Amino acid sequence: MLKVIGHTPPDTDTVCSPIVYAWYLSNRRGTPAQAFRSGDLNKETQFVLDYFGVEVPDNLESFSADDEVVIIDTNNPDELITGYDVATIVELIDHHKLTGGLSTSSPIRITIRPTGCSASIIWEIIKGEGNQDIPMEMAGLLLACILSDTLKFSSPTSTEKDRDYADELALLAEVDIDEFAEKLFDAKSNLDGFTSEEIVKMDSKVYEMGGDKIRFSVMETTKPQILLAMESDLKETMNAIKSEDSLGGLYFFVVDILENASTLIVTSDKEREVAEKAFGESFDENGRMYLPGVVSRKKQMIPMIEGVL
Ligand SMILES: [Mn+2]
Repeated sequence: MLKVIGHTPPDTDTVCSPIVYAWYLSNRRGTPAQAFRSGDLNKETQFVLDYFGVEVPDNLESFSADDEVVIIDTNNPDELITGYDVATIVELIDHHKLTGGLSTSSPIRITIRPTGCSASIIWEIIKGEGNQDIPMEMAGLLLACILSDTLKFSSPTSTEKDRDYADELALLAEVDIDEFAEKLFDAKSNLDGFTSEEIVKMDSKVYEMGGDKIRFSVMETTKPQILLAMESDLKETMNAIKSEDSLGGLYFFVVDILENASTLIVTSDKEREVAEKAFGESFDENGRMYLPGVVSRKKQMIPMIEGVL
């Protein structure tokens, strides 16, 4: 039984693309496969699974030497559960830049394409093999991944293909894209019950830059005012995380999905200086930097900060 899994912490694309691919392998290719998640689901992903009546995948904490695995939505070993180096990776499907660090003992199938999400690649593979008739709920999951990762096509990572595939999948899932996206983003924006530490780490990645570990946290929301109202709490937590993890910087971007803009929150003069150089904007009297059009960590936040560091 192949294990199909994405990155940790999980988001919608990294949970639902493996579900669809495992279904496809089992039901159309005759290769038994099971999808797993690596960590707690966020509220958006939980909403998507509930909406389409799909079971939450089991949580996997580590791989064993007997495991044969398909990795989806990352190629970065730092984002994989432990044991990735003893398990047998048999396939990798991703839409992120190649970071290096994974190795295998024999040739494997690798599909990395510059689409807005992994689900678009899964759909290309399925269509390419002549299997367009997938169940409604599988089409729905792929659609949700596209809308989530591309912020309904507004992210600069979104491509023409993502838009076309979303139209095809919406027909199959019998879902209206605008109505569904609104519900999806409402679920994404619901932060009830989360601590400020969970909020800062929910969609967060650490990179090595200029000899330092730098954390980039992103919160995509239709209600930025909720987060900005708890700013002093968040800043306290950010400082605690920085000293616990010996970080050289922590940049927290509150992305306003509806305005297609973000507000950057940082806690030190050094980060303020770096951000001002990176984005050519200044911080207002509340210590916030408003960044119109900046919504993508991959294409905007990271390269611009990295350029300065
Ligand atoms: Mn993705």
